Amino acid sequence: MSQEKEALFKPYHHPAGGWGAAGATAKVLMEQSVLVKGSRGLLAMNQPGGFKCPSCAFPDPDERKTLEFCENGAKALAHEATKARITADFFEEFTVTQLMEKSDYWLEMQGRLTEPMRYDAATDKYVPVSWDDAFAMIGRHLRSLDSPDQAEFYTSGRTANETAFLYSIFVREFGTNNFPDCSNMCHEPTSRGLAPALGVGKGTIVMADFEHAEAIFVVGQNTGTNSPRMMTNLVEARKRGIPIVLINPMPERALIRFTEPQDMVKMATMGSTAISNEFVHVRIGGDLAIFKGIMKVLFEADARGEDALDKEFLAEHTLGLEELRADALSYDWADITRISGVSEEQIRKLAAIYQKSNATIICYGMGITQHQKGSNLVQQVANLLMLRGNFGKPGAGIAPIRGHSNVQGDRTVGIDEKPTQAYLDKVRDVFGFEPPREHGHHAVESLEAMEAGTAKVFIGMGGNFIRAMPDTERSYAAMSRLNLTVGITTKLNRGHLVHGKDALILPVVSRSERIITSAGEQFVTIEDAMSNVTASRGVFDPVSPQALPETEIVCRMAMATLPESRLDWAAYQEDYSLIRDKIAAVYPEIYADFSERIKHPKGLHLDVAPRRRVWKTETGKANIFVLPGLEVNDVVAEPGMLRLATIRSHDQYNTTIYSNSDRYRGVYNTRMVVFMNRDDMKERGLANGSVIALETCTEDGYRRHVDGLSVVDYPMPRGAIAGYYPELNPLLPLEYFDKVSGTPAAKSIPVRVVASAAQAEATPIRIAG
Ligand SMILES: Nc1nc2c(c(=O)[nH]1)N[C@H]1C(S)=C(S)[C@@H](COP(=O)(O)OP(=O)(O)OC[C@H]3O[C@@H](n4cnc5c(=O)[nH]c(N)nc54)[C@H](O)[C@@H]3O)O[C@H]1N2
Ligand SMILES: Nc1nc2c(c(=O)[nH]1)N[C@H]1C(S)=C(S)[C@@H](COP(=O)(O)OP(=O)(O)OC[C@H]3O[C@@H](n4cnc5c(=O)[nH]c(N)nc54)[C@H](O)[C@@H]3O)O[C@H]1N2
Ligand SMILES: [Mo]
Repeated sequence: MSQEKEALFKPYHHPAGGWGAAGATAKVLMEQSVLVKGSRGLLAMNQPGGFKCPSCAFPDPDERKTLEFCENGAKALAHEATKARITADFFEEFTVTQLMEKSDYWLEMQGRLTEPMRYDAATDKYVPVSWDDAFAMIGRHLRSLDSPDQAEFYTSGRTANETAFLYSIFVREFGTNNFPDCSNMCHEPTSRGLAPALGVGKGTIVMADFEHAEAIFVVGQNTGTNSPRMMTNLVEARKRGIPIVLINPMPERALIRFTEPQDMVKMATMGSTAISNEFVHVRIGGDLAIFKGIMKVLFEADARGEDALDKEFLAEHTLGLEELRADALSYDWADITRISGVSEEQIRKLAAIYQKSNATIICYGMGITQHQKGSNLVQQVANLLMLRGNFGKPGAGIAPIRGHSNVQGDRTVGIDEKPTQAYLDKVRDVFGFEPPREHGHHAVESLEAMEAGTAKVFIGMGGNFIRAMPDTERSYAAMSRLNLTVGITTKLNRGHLVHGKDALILPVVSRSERIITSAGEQFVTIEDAMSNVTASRGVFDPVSPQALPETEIVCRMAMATLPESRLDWAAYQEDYSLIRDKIAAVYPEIYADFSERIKHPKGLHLDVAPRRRVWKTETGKANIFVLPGLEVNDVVAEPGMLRLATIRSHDQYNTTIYSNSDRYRGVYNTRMVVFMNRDDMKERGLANGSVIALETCTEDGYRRHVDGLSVVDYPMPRGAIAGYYPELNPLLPLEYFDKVSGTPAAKSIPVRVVASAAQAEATPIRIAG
């Protein structure tokens, strides 16, 4: 296996994309033995009548190309369409304890699950179980709880609207709002931060806005790896000559130079486009200071009588401007530059770019959301945009770049631990049962409940909950206390090996596979990061006759758990248009006539009121919320403390590891690395390739420690280091999260370097070039 290949660090100096991306696409199709099938799949991906890419949530372009996929979408598809299969024989061969010894990469490479399995404690193995028995077991456990709040119902963002909607109705009829969700670790600061500010916790741009923008900021988002299809928009914007500002502690390769794999001329001539013309080397957590610096410059210009603010917009549409002005003007440059790590001169340049532009888009990702004050920080992005009226006009707006392909959609259709009373009334009226009114658990709270022993059952609709969560050791221990764990899943992952007393693995038909029921061929729908809802129809045969569509699994769990239910679960499971009719009934403002409108090849766009300068907030205005100070994380006094950002490599999808390499950052065949500034290395007596351990700076009695990490000399700002998620999740304390949204601060873990005790076992990394 590739782990045995030599670990190598060789800085990458070429443009991103191009032949490297084309080659990687072919390689992954070969590796999964699906060259022909995969290529056929790629032709149907993101095309009308086909299925939606299972990778990221970036929308399709307004004008379609013949091929609409990227290298990482191809990887996602190849891994889903793989020839490799896990059958009952596989589980007969290994105990769960033995499987725990295997790497995440190894588990992923074993392929698709094909039949339902149940944990057998006597042999420590998973053994086959019939679907009827599996549902009966779920029903028995859920019905035997003292309270429905003792169960946790997780959703990962690949779940389609129809499934997520029904799942949320089933869980509410059962009687709880415990909906931990992958969004709780991701863009929840967007949902919770923007809703009170703008009236909707979503982005406000559509694809066409990229064509009209006069400036684009990309903050804390690694576009070339995590939403590669957006590179096309950036390339086109750059060709129009508009400024593109990149704010990131890492000079992400694709945002510096990129070759579109679809551009035949550039491919043939080895040409490339320079993307960002302003790279801002921010310290981790330094963005707030930059935003405030820009605002300070704008307010000062305004005081001089310059045309710096959109006064009409501010007067007519916003509340809170004067508090923001007073706050921004109160900081001095010494603090702004110290905390951001960016010079006054460069911040003034950013302000000039921003002031000159009449239509600005700010895109952002996990570099903004995953801090202790992530939600408040997202509001500052909105504030900055409001200052120049960048809402409700072409080419302008806020653009949270979502993660999972349907994470936004799942939230829209009811996966929400804090539902509004109005929504609950609607559910009562449409379905005729009284839903629970108390708020439920988000992801961190659900783990706390497991740890406390108050949670008894965990049902995972997709995802890899405990591997994605902080404090790995504690999370594993908490999960193991449960009475029942259920993984509804395509692939085997760690989350199924860390299990409750009873445990089930339930294999599903994937996004790219056909769903045929007694009512004929069914399709599902997906909402992308710009609120477009489109149909997704699989083109391949289901992985195995024993795998079930996720929607059917939800309906059968409901029937097994709620025998008295008056809902027609048996009908929903066969005919998904009945589900869409109910979605339309619960959300008439955005989903009216859903079944009709979804017939359009481009689907429908859900109304985003701020695009019309309508603010569905409590005040009826766009609210400016001030976040006092310049820090987005607690200040840690320890000298020598480093801020660690846990990030994705180019070859992983969250906890799914495609390979151990990270081409654009020059790392090959290992994931146990720490990117560090040369001066920080020198100060600690470290050389390129030194093996170290990291320890979290906390005083709560837990020792959080990861050993065997090779340091690589990388252009990081001083005091900032980066390494890979999920390997470094043991360092992230469960309590270290944004209190508004519940999102763990995975980008700013305070750590110290300590001597390695694992020198001998660690894979030494060879430094080249
Ligand atoms: N191929 C692929 N695609 C994916 C995923 C995947 O794993 N693989 N995951 C999907 C999911 S669920 C999500 S949420 C998205 C994630 O997509 P991204 O948001 O791009 O995710 P990350 O790689 O976690 O980190 C983003 C960037 O934040 C920067 N950063 C770290 N700290 C700071 C900071 O304090 N300030 C600033 N300005 N930047 C900072 C890092 O250097 C990095 O470039 O991608 C989605 N798409
Ligand atoms: N330290 C640190 N931690 C993080 C992050 C970070 O940046 N740093 N990022 C956070 C973010 S943004 C997110 S979104 C979470 C991700 O958390 P999750 O969404 O829980 O994790 P994934 O790794 O995306 O889940 C992958 C698994 O989903 C299952 N799966 C795949 N496709 C399907 C399907 O079609 N149907 C079903 N039923 N199952 C399927 C497979 O079993 C696969 O192993 O992690 C978070 N954790
Ligand atoms: Mo995410």
